[in-house]
Amino acid sequence: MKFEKGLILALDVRERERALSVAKSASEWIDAVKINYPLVLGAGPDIIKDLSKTIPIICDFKVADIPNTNRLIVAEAVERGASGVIVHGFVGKDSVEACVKAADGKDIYMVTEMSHPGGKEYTGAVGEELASRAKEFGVAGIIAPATRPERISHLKELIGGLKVLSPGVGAQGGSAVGAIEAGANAIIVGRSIYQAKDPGKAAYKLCPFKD
Ligand code: OMP
Repeated sequence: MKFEKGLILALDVRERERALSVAKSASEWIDAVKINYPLVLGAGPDIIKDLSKTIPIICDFKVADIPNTNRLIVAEAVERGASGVIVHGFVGKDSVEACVKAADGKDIYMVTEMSHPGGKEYTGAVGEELASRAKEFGVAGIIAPATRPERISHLKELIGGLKVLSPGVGAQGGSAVGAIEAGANAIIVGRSIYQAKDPGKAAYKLCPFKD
């Protein structure tokens, strides 16, 4: 996947029509739409197919199971048109490798340290080890917290040129500039865009690389 605008829309709404409308209005300023369980459960899995006709889709299913189950989940996402899938790394190398294999050339992004306050409790302790093994696991990049930009810089040093996608901007308190300056290739933003009166304008304002 390419992140030329540096912005990924986290489309955490539940209704199909609203999802399509927000995605359309922000489309000029985003590289991809990230969808999660709220939308897939609310609108049905074919929303992946519908949205992927106009914009690259990352399925944020935080896949965290045994290799066989992981493989089946990633295959469902990719066969419906996902360009990327987010998975957890703490389940181990075999589980992540099963995702990479099932992705069949599409991108797998692995969560390291999570962005919310509780992310420090457990994922903070394994984030560095996961980042340093990301290349070995075969993932395209990692998810690292915009709420702690110093962690983005540190984790980025460990991943040998892989991509860094950073959630936590806006509603969770992180800043777009802080995350990009720390080395994020793209920020992931949800509420600050889809809850805005004009999601297109909000995406424009947050977009790190407008030209
Ligand atoms: P907002 O806080 O509304 O901007 O949304 C952030 C989005 O990023 C949500 O879809 C979260 O599920 C996701 N996210 C995090 O907030 N923190 C993480 O550590 C990881 C993710 C993620 O994997 O995308």
